[in-house]
Amino acid sequence: MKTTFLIITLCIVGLYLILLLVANSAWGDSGFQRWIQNFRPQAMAAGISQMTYDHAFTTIHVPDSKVLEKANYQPEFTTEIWDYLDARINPKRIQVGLEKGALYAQTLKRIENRFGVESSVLLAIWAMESNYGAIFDRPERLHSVIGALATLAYGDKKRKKFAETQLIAALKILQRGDVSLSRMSGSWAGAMGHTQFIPTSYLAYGVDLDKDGRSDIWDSIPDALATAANLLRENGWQTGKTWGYEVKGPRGKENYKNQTKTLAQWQKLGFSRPSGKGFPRPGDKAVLKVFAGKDGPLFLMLRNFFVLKRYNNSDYYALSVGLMADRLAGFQGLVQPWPRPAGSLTIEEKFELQTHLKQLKLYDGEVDGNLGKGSREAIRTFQRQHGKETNGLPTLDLLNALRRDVREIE
Ligand SMILES: [Ca+2]
Repeated sequence: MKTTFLIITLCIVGLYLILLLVANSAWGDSGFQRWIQNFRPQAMAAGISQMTYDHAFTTIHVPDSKVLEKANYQPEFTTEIWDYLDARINPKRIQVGLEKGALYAQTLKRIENRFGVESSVLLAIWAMESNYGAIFDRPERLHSVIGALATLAYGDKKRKKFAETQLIAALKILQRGDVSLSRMSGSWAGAMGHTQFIPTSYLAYGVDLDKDGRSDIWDSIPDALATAANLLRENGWQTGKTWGYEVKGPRGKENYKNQTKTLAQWQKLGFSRPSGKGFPRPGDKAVLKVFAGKDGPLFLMLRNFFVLKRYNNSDYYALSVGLMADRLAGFQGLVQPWPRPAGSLTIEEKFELQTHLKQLKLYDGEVDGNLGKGSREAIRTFQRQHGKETNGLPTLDLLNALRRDVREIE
């Protein structure tokens, strides 16, 4: 009798615990739930229907903890310009870019004719933003845009206003039927599709190039690339002109950093192209950019460099797009090398390093030359195993140690 009673009691307790778990996952975080209800009037006032609003939040019950984690991520290492560029412009990416260029040649020509933005620039942006769409192969890294923006509006004080504005825009996109709720995924900050548009930019610049009635930057390459071209054109892209020139300069050249002069004035001061070619439009204004001191390459940046910054407000980003576009258009890379510290790795060596970490089963990420969090963590594990200082730094010494270990297992 006693045993039966005990079993029944245990069953009841178990059932209760299961119910509690189900309830928690179904109704989620009560503060967040309240936030969703409290935001409703603001959405209604912006023209969002009850139906759209309810539909948008059907599956969203708890804040997206990964979004908050990424929003608060503080990089442990400051990224040097050459590391930044290596991760984005490397033989693999250039090769894929040329293949995509051939595959979409007709589309790119059409876009170039209509918007006046060169194919190579659009391919470079596509590479920078989504690695030609490869980010969609890792759905676990993507977020529901509604979920991500609601999470930021609810839990990130710094980004509250941004997130609320973007959330309203995202709801408008959903209401318009441009994309299904399940397909509306993006980055932790709400950047969407092949060319990573945040919702307000999508509403402002979205283009339906393939004429199926909606601007589909998620599944239509023509739409995604045309939308990027439209953003550049609307922000003043100058067709047929470069973004900037690599230059060499006179003694004390770095002191002119960030100054604006005409190319003719720069020439007079002793700045010239390494090839010895002149500047085709000497009257154009240019800004001197110095990324790595007097020993690194210098650049005179023209209007189009600053138009690229409208896509992403970063000098590194715009330089990266510019250099990548040049490579895809068949031009050579930089003449002056970056002043990399002794013992640091070239891009080929970075690929090799990741390959070895993978062979030793310390790394399961992509082999892409981009030594991010995963690679650094793997390096640390390796260092720990070998009783070395665990600083996570990718050096030539470390690569040599990895080479030795790999040879042993082979
Ligand atoms: Ca379309």
